[in-house]
Amino acid sequence: MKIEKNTRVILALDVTTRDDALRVVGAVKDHVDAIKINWPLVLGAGPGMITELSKVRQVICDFKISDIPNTNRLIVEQAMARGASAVICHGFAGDDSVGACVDAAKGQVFVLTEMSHPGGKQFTAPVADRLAALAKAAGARGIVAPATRPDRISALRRIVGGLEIITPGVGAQGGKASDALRAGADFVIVGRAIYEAPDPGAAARKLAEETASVG
Ligand code: OMP
Repeated sequence: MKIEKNTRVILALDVTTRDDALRVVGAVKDHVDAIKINWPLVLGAGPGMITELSKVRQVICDFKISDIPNTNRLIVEQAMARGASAVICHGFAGDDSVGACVDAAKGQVFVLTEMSHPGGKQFTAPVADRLAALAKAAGARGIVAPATRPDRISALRRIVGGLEIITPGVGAQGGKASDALRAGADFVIVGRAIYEAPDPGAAARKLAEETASVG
């Protein structure tokens, strides 16, 4: 299911307890369009968080799935059965591994291309264009591209056409939400700049105002 574009902000909820998760989500839910959860929350508070949070906003399970096709399928089936709307997988495991995710998630897959951190330049950047092309050919819903390098978002947009682009690296990693959206991203993914802020609700609202200014 498409995420409705209201604020164009996806919360990266990298906290490790249910109490913190519910506190942050309670404060920011009106300013975010979806919630992305990753291993810290699932390992810290249990996979039931997927189901609980899916009642508030669509949940993207960012498990960076990168195994053989059969294992990928098993992981995706578990995530979707618990209420995930989409999953994130790595592309480097190859088209059969990505294809298994796409089949199991009925297309609701984002494929990671170039990673946003400095080390992302080392191995992912040189093959990111191919990973984006693989995502498109595999029938994925979209890609993950780096807000820390808006020029790369633009280049990857040219490859994936109308696929959705979600982009992490805003705030704590130095990227700017408006730059990422102007470069062609559909949604920004923001974690620490929201959940570590003294007032997460105000921080999320400020980001939503910035994205609204892009139009
Ligand atoms: P903050 O840096 O705290 O805003 O968090 C960014 C979130 O995006 C984290 O959950 C990361 O795991 C995730 N992420 C990246 O930071 N860089 C990437 O290249 C890919 C992801 C991702 O797949 O979401």
